[in-house]
Parts: sequence; structure tokens; C-alpha cells
Amino acid sequence: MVAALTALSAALLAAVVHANPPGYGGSSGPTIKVDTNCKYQEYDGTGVSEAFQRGLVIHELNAAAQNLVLDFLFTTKGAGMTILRNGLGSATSDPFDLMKSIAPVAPASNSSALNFIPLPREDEYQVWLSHQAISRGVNTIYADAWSADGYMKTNGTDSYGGYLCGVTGTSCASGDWRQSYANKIVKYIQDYAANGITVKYVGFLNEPDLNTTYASMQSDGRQAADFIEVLYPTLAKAGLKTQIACCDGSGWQQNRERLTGIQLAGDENKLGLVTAHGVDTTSCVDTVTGDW
Ligand SMILES: *[C@@H]1O[C@H](CO)[C@@H](O)[C@H](O)[C@H]1NC(C)=O
Ligand SMILES: *[C@@H]1O[C@H](CO)[C@@H](O)[C@H](O)[C@H]1NC(C)=O
Ligand SMILES: CC(=O)N[C@H]1CO[C@H](CO)[C@@H](O)[C@@H]1O
Repeated sequence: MVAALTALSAALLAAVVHANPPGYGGSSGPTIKVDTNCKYQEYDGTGVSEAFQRGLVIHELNAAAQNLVLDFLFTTKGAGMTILRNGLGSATSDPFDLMKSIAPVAPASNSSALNFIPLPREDEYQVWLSHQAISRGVNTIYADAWSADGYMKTNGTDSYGGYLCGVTGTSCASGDWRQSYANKIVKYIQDYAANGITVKYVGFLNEPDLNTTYASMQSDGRQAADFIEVLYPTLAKAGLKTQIACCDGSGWQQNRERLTGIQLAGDENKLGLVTAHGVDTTSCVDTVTGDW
């Protein structure tokens, strides 16, 4: 097993931090079922995600309403969440609902430096939200990318699935983009550090078993390992302590398939955290369903 699996209650984390664009899921609000017979993992905290510009929505409120929402989310006046999952953007622009990349314009080639821009609108106000959350007791910031940028992928767009160029089974005319994607993730973490925020965990996939109309990138376990083998040394070289999380599968069974591939590739020990969602298949402590 991954040594740090118990560092966070991965099951619970994934259950509560899963976020999707509007129109997704049921409309009757969450229902929570707790099976007290299941005692598999330490409980480290509960979290939430305000990706896809939900942080911006909170930021638009007046100060009194902002405080109310933030206190309800992150203090014991309300849910008392201690984990925040931010979206690491891949879109080329940021109309409502999209998460813009910090490297939206393709460089000349896979070996050129990326064209970085400052965090767009404070990363859709997730920087602001992170500060608000931390000041109310949140101790874990998890940054997760739903996809690499379109120019790094087999299908030229950050949406509609597709694969990261350079992983097993891909053959892109533009070459291998794994190092560029790793460099972008490192820069994003450094941008947060420059804002006084420590990103404790970073993920590079969201529901890699699905091809969706919004930001998505497909990957099996071998392909995830192919990228972890580049990201891990790139984080270390940059002197970052941020640990790699994987793979935010749409369900625990889908995630298990990917973890098996990572184990077979011998890369299990490069993971700091295992994350999955309870949408398609659940684990016993992961039974939160509905809209969240
Ligand atoms: C993803 O879905 C889109 C739209 O249905 C389709 O055009 C595309 O071929 C799919 N991509 C992959 C890699 O399966
Ligand atoms: C660019 O792609 C080529 C072809 O796959 C590869 O040999 C090269 O290492 C890649 N450059 C970088 C910086 O990864
Ligand atoms: C929209 C788009 O470009 N889709 C492409 C994504 O990549 C696959 C191959 O992996 C193509 O078949 C799609 O046409």
C-alpha cells in the first residue's frame, strides 16, 4: 500500500471535494450515508472544492455575505472543513465556468520554455479563497488539474478527453510534452508559494476514465506512471515538498485499475496520496451522493 495513504482520509477527501460544472448530477442536494461497520482509515479531515470559478462567485458577494459563506464552510459555525481542493486550470480563456491556464499560449515546440502569465484573476480567486480558508483553520491545500493544456495533448484541446503527448500509446507530431506539463505544475505551485500558500498535494488528472465536454484527460495506470516519472524529479529539482496525488478516478474501482498500473510500473512510492471519487463506484466510507 502507499505509505502515505493514511496521511489523509483519501476516501472521504475525494467524496467531499469532487466538483463538476453545473448541470451535473442530481438536484435534490447531498445525502450522506455513514456505515459505522467500516473502519478502514484514519479520519483526517473534510474538504470542499470551489473550482470552475466557484471561488469567484464567493468573491463577488458583499463582505457580510462572504464572511457568512466562508464561516459556514470553514469554521465550526458550519461544516468546519479543513481541506481545500483547488482547480489547476488548463483553458485558453476564462469565461464563466472555465479555469484558465497559466500557460495558455502554445510555445514554439515541446522543448521551448512555456509562455507563463500571472495567475489569471488570482486563479479565479482561488488564491483569495485559499487565504480565507487558511485563516479559518484549513490546513491542507490540494491543487488538482483536470487536464493538461490542449497543445500538450493528442486531441489539441483541454476538453473531450484525449491523452498527454509522450505517455505510452501516444504518438504526437509535436513530440513529448510530459516535461512541459511538469514544468507548468511546478510554476503553479511556485506562484502559490509567492502568495504565501503552501500546496501540500498536487494532482494531474481528474476522472481519467472519462471523456467529458469540459476539461478532461484520459489515462490508464501505465500512462499515469509515465508522467509521474517526470513530475516526481521535477518537483524535487525545484526544491518543492509538494507530494503527488493520483488519480481522482470517477469511482474507487476505476481508481484501483490506475493504481495497479502505477504499482506495476514501480512508481507507487512516488505517490503521497491516493484520491478517488465516489460517483461511479464507491468505497464503504465514500457514500456521499448528489450535488455538491
Ligand atoms: C471524446 O469524445 C468526443 C466527443 O464525443 C469524441 O469526438 C472524441 O473522439 C473522444 N476522444 C477520445 C480520445 O475518445
Ligand atoms: C520533445 O519531443 C521529442 C520527441 O518525442 C523528445 O525526444 C524530446 O525529449 C522532447 N523534449 C523535451 C524537452 O521533453
Ligand atoms: C475534438 C478533438 O480534437 N477530438 C480528438 C481527440 O483525440 C482523439 C484521438 O486521441 C481524436 O480521435 C479526436 O478526434
